[in-house]
This record gives sequence, C-alpha cells and structure tokens, in this order.
Amino acid sequence: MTKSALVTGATGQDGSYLMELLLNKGYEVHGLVRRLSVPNLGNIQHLVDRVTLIDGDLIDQSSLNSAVKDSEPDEIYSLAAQSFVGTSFVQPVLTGEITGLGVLRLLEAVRAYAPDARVYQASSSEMFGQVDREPQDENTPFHPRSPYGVAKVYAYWACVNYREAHGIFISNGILFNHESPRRGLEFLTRKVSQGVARIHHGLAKTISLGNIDAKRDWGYAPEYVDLMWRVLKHKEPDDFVGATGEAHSVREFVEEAFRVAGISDWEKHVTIDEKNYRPSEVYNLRGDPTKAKRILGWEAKTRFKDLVKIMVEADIKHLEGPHRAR
Ligand code: NDP
Ligand code: GDR
Repeated sequence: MTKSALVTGATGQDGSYLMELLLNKGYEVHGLVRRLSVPNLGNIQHLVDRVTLIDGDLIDQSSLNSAVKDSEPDEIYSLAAQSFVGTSFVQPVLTGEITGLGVLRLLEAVRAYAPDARVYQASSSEMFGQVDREPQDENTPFHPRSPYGVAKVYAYWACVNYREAHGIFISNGILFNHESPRRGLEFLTRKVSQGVARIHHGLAKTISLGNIDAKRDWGYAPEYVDLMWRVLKHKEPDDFVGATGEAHSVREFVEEAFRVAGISDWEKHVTIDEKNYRPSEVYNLRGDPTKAKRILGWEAKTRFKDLVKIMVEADIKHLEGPHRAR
C-alpha cells in the first residue's frame, strides 16, 4: 500500500530534498507550508504538482491538528523551525515559540490524530554547543549556546518524553551542519559561495564575515535526508548522530571557495565585522557518526572540498545570464 508522509518545513533546504527522496520512493507526500505575503516556493517549484501542500503554522495548534488528521501519515518529518542561530539572539521568544513549543504542538496533534505514525525530529549539533569532548556522539551532554540551541534541546526532550510517556514512535536525528546550493543565503557556506560568485562576476568586491576560526562538521544535505528516512525505517525509535566526522574552520571554507573560483588573494576580499559575531559562539563541532553507520548503514560520502566546489560552481552558474544584474 502507498505510504503517506507529512513533511513540515517543506519549503526549506532539507524539506525540498526530503520530498524529492520520498516521491522517488513512491510515497504520497504532504508538505506543510505557512502563509506568507509572497510565497516562498523557490526550493520546491519543481515539485508542486507532485505533492499536496497543506497550509499550517507551528504557532497555530488547530492548523497542525488538521494537517496531521487530513494527511493520515505513516511517517511525519518534523523539519520546520526558525533555524538561523544568529536571528535567535534577536528574536529569542519567536525562536522558542516555533523551534521549541512548535514541536510540542505537533506532538500533541500526533497524539490526538495519528498516534501510530512514526515521527522524525530534526535535532541539531547546536544542542552540544560548548563541548567538553570530541567528537560528539549520542551520549555527549548538551550545553546549548544560543536561544536556537536551547529551543532544540526543549524539542529533543519533548520527543523523548512523548516516546516514553505515550509510546509514540519518535526518533531524533542529531544532525551536524549540512549544506547545498539550496541553503538560505544568511548561513555561512551559502553567504560565502554566493559572495565569491558575485566577486567572480564583478558584482561585488568583498564579503563581510564574523568569527572565521569557528569549526564545523559540514556535509552535503541530500545525503542527510536519506539518513532521516533510514532513521524511521529502523525497527525501533532511537536517536542518531549524522555527521562526516571531519571538522574544518570557516577560514578553510573561505580559502577553498575562492580557490574554486580561481581567485588567489582571498584575504583582500574578506572583511571582519563585529556585527557578524554572536553573543556566545559555538567554537568547535565534530560529530561521530559510528552508530548511524553500524545500525542504519548510513555514511556521508561528499567530503569538504567537493562540497565547497558544488556550492561555489552552482552560485557562479546561477549568477550567469538573466540573474547577473541582481
Ligand atoms: P530551513 O531554514 O531551510 O527551513 C526551515 C523551514 O521551516 C522552512 O520551510 C520554513 O518555512 C519553515 N518554518 C519556519 N517557521 C515556521 C512556522 N512558524 N510554521 C511552519 N513552518 C515554518 O532549515 P533546513 O532545511 O536547513 O533545516 C531543517 C531542520 O533541520 C530545521 O529544524 C533545522 O533547525 C534542523 N537542522 C538543520 C541543520 C542544517 O545544517 N541544515 C542541522 C541540524 C538541524 P518558510 O520557507 O516559510 O520560512
Ligand atoms: P550554524 O550555521 O550556526 O552552525 O547553524 P552558520 O552557517 O550560521 O554558522 C556557522 C559558523 O560560521 C560562523 N560565521 C558566520 N556565520 C554566518 N551565518 N555569517 C557570518 O558572517 C559568519 N562569520 C562567521 C558562525 O559564527 C558559526 O560559528 C547551522 C544551522 O543550520 C542550524 O539550524 C543547525 O542546527 C546547525 O547548523 C547544525
């Protein structure tokens, strides 16, 4: 029988790749989309005829109830969030409402209308925050360093609690940074790949950045949505780290991005600005994906340099032709 899946955060980077993957596997796919004055369907324009889009907002309980009831889901992927760490410092209450309580509202809808569905929660390496060990795995303690990280810890424990209290099949994927040409423009990797492409095309001279010594474990997003799917295929609910196991600094990302574009004097094109620093930073994250490999057979394949190449080349191409003047 055809399986039904409900994906929240359908218009985001991960939602778009996940819906592609689910369609390719023969699912009937429902995507939760919030009403905006100007629709933000860029990432899923190519999918809109093949999926059912449902209006709903994580702030609004009744819309979540209807979405869960109407889609009759076998699987629910909880991806919607205010996901930008920087913004969470200036909009902490909104971030808590959406990224934290929003997940609880979804769980309440599941408890009432689809208690047999399997639920995936998009948990984050930002929950580890100020780490006291390396690499981080499923047993590493949490010490979030932003309102976003705090909200994700809340959502994580809400999921564990609904699993234990109500017996719902809920699993957390604790994923490290994963990137792609569909990444939002304010995130570091896309800010750099687009900035380099603009410099390459003569549309800009510099990129303004913050702490370039921070290190992240960066992987390629399409591979991480495959992990989400595998997490729900496992025979029991559990929590899994998804990562490459390698960390690189922002500085390395920048150097490599300029190299891909054939620009050697990268330091001349980068300015450091206080406004890009965070009140409390996460300096160093590197994940240990051993459990996901052992139990789910999942492994990140795209390595750092290939990821940078994919992103820079995509932005250079995107800015050619009709987009050049933008
Ligand atoms: P994006 O920021 O690209 O997408 C977030 C999605 O959430 C968008 O579709 C957005 O809709 C939607 N959304 C935001 N607020 C609401 C709301 N109030 N009601 C309904 N929908 C809303 O994130 P990613 O795709 O990169 O990440 C997916 C999830 O995984 C997020 O929860 C993120 O926190 C988490 N995560 C991401 C990692 C990464 O490296 N990408 C790593 C670890 C976790 P709209 O288009 O309207 O803004
Ligand atoms: P992150 O991603 O906070 O890791 O959260 P982001 O790309 O925003 O930052 C990565 C690192 O780069 C440093 N940095 C800058 N970041 C941005 N955005 N802009 C800059 O100008 C800049 N200069 C330096 C940051 O300080 C940071 O150390 C992402 C999000 O997708 C979360 O939703 C997700 O949970 C985590 O990854 C895992």
